[in-house]
Amino acid sequence: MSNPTAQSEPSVEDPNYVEAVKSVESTLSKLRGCSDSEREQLQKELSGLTEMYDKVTNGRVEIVIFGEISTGKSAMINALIGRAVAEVDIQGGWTKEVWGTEWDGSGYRIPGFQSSEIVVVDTPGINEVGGQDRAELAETTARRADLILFVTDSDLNETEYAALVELAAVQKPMILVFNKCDLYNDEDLAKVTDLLKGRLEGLIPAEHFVRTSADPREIEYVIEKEDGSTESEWRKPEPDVGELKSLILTTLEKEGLGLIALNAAMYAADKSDKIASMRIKMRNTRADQVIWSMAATKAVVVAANPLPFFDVIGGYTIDALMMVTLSKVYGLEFNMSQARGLSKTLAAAGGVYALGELANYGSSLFKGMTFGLGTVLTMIPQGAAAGFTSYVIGQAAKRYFEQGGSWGSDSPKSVVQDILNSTDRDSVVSHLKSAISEKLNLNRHADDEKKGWFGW
Ligand SMILES: Nc1nc2c(ncn2[C@@H]2O[C@H](COP(=O)(O)OP(=O)(O)OP(=O)(O)O)[C@@H](O)[C@H]2O)c(=O)[nH]1
Ligand SMILES: [Mg+2]
Repeated sequence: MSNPTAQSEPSVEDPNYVEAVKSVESTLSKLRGCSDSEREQLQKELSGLTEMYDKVTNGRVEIVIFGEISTGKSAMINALIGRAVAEVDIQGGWTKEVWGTEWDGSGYRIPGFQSSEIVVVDTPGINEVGGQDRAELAETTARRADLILFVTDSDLNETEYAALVELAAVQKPMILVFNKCDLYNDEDLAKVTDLLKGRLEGLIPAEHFVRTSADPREIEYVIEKEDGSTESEWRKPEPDVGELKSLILTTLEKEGLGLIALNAAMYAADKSDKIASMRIKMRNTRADQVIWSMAATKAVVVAANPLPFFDVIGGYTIDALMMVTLSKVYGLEFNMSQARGLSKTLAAAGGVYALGELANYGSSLFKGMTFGLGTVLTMIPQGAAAGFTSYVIGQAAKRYFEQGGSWGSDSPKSVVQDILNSTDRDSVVSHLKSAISEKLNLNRHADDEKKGWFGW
């Protein structure tokens, strides 16, 4: 991972800019604080943020070109830059992936930077990638963009209009470019212009509409010779992108620094939320796995050893191990004696409820609970009740660890009560019963099981 502090600090004093750089830095350091496995999952966020840091500190402005296939997006890059850097082809779907090139002769420099660069980003045609993929590509590419050029060569079709709306929602400055104007006669040109201006209403300001001919078709020039005779010659006119070029440069002149600052701050905020919620989700999933497997272990162990002393002694040990493992999931390091303390607190807080549950299970169970040849089995309900207790105190401990090892304004008792209220007891218990019967190899009596156990 690159270290932002190792790079040269930007010299720009603008408070919004300084704030934006700080927000990218702090999101990056949040990522560094994640565990190795969390960081692995957040690879994409990490590389995106590192790139964004690089972009904002180097004053790099990104102009992204969108549009249908064959509208002249790649030709537009060549025309703007003044060199053939992009591959242009009559065959639609030529550009297959997003790529960028530096616009070195633009003459633009963000005020306050000793040097800055403009990168023009080419994208595949929006109808080249379908549905969800298109929306995703547009979204991720547009999020990084400082300025968007939307290129069309006629009135917009439905796909183009939908993409234009999606892009406008990203809230970046956008220019609608009507390209291939050389192919239209004056009347049609005026007609399509009116149609397009109508389409952009409410999405893009009217002055953000320009007409271009990025790669005009050859035309016949008639050359008059000295002797009065004429000769015709087919030549390609120069590209006509002057109006677009000056609109880009004035937009950047006016808003360049603000754009990259706003962009970086928005990007960092988005990633920061994403990191926080992914982290919570990942920890939550891992914690639930720990709770389930420990609760099932306890259920099986108690079912296999239905002696009162084991229930208490062995049970506490399993619960304490669960607490130690859970504390690690949340980046806290509980030792066994702290863990035992927490298990006891929670068992005591939940005692009334847990015992009540056990009594309920027991009494209803004894009524109809037969197994195989009519033997009354107490091991299953005892095991399931013990596992259920572990499940509940595990969930309570999860809340405690989620808050960095604190009950906050709650008490252990109210948390346990809350968990009991919100837990689907039947489903937890039936899970635990399945674990017991699987581990103790009781599946051959599955039919009896259904009749007796599920009728609680
Ligand atoms: N007449 C005319 N043809 C143009 C103009 N701009 C581009 N073209 C032609 O349109 C065709 C497609 O141009 P590209 O630049 O490859 O179009 P693209 O949008 O990048 O296409 P994909 O990469 O396939 O999505 C090529 O044959 C270009 O020569 C223009 O202003 N006028
Ligand atoms: Mg292309």
